[in-house]
Amino acid sequence: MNYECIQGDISQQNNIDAVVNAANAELQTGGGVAGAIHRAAGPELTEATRPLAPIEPGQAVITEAFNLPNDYVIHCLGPVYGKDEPSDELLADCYRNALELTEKYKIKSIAFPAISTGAFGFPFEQATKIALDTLAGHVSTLSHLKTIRFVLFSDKDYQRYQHALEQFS
Ligand code: AR6
Repeated sequence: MNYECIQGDISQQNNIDAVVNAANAELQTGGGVAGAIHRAAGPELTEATRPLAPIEPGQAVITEAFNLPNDYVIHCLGPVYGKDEPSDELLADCYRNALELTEKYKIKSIAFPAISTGAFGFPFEQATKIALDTLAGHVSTLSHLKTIRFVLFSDKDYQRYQHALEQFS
């Protein structure tokens, strides 16, 4: 598996088959990642997600990506930290379920934001460890996915993620 870590906007990822949305249960636009993805993808995305909602914490669903430079959006509902329990397992479920969709749709490259670490309040370092452990534990079962890119919004989060990734590999 090729792991990449960049600072940037998840709604502007070229050369990536699928981008992951840190969604809300209704799969509608919102703040942060969900706002950026829905704005860039256009109103067709909002229409496409409507029949798939609501989803539960830990769940992932897939749609086309419309005006985004990608083929698919995988919408994951992360846990609200301290409310949706067990938060660690529900966050791991997001990553696991996203990977399962890559297998089903023959997706070769995926970009993840740091799910649940914004409005949903998950401690950043704890969420990073869960993401990396979960992905590493499952990649060997995948036959299509070749690249996992982590897209961090702030420079501080990018530095922290990059550090965790270096420790990890
Ligand atoms: N690209 C990449 N990362 C981003 C971007 C972006 N454009 N914008 C923010 N981040 P959040 P959550 C970072 O709040 O915690 C929404 O309103 C951000 O700094 O988007 O899962 C939805 O409607 C943070 O590190 O997702 C839901 O109600 C991380 O992405 C709720 O927030 C996740 O922040 C979901 O909360």
